[in-house]
Amino acid sequence: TQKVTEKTNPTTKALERCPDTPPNLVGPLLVEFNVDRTMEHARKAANSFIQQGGRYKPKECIAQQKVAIIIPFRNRHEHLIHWLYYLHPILMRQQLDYCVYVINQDGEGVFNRAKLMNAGYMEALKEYDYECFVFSDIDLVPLDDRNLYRCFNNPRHLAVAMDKFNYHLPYNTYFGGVSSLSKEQYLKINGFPNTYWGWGGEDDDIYRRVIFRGMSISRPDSVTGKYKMIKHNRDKHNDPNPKNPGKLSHTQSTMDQDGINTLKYTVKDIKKDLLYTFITVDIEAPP
Ligand code: UDH
Ligand code: NGS
Repeated sequence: TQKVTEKTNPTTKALERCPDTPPNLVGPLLVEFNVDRTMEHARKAANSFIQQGGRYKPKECIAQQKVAIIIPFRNRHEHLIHWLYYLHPILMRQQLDYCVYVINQDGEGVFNRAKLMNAGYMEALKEYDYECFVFSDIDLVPLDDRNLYRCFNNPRHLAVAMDKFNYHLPYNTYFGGVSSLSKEQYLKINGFPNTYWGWGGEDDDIYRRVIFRGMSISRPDSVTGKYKMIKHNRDKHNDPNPKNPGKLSHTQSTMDQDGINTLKYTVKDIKKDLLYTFITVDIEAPP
């Protein structure tokens, strides 16, 4: 028979909530895309604490927020490797309870970034009780880990100082690249528009939704909010759509009939890789 010791076991101590400022952040980061990188490098960088599907939560404390990271995607495997390589260690240091969802548009039809993000929101919520959603392009890596991938009192624009815009906003109402909305904020604007096919304007529409619902935009400062973009050519089936800019003058009247309440798509496949959950969706794209 075994003796039961009286010593308190540190692992059974009740966990406390993680602090507002994560203690292990390092600040500015070195980011380089001009190197051969494989998924194996990204797996090593993420260490052994990651769980299947790109899922993580801190073991030292209870995370402040449950965060779904949603990435609109098609045919950018090389970018995905760089993104995972850099982001997992950052998100871990930020002590988030998070999972990475790559929402892959099925087929060769016209791309639709905002509709994919809506589908990602729906699919993530089927898996876990997320309270915060971070929407990120696959080609953007933060240059400072103090740029927290969580939600704030207002919808947050994170990519405020991208290298391609000389570390400035291209214009004041720019809301592209990386943003975060709590579930409540997202529902308040009826999610994102489903009708912006091809390139351009969907981020401006989301900005207008936020303002029309009486919220403002939260942003990090331009040092914390620096980003490096992976250089790439224009993708196929995602040309600038000349119909998109004109739609912006109708956002206020159409937003209640074009959003999460009218979203239609079909899930074709769900694959759990170690570093990400890959969900292929048919979003009924025009040819
Ligand atoms: N995306 C894909 N696949 C595509 C199109 C878009 O995964 O075929 C996703 C991806 O997450 C990307 C995001 O949608 O980061 C935004 O699309 P984008 O990268 O095309 O937008 P961006 O404004 O580039 O960055 C537009 C073309 C710029 C050409 C520049 C030539 N030097
Ligand atoms: C605006 C687009 C946005 C886009 C931004 C930056 O003109 O969707 O440029 O584009 N708005 C419209 O087309 C209405 S970028 O310089 O990254 O190519 O995000």
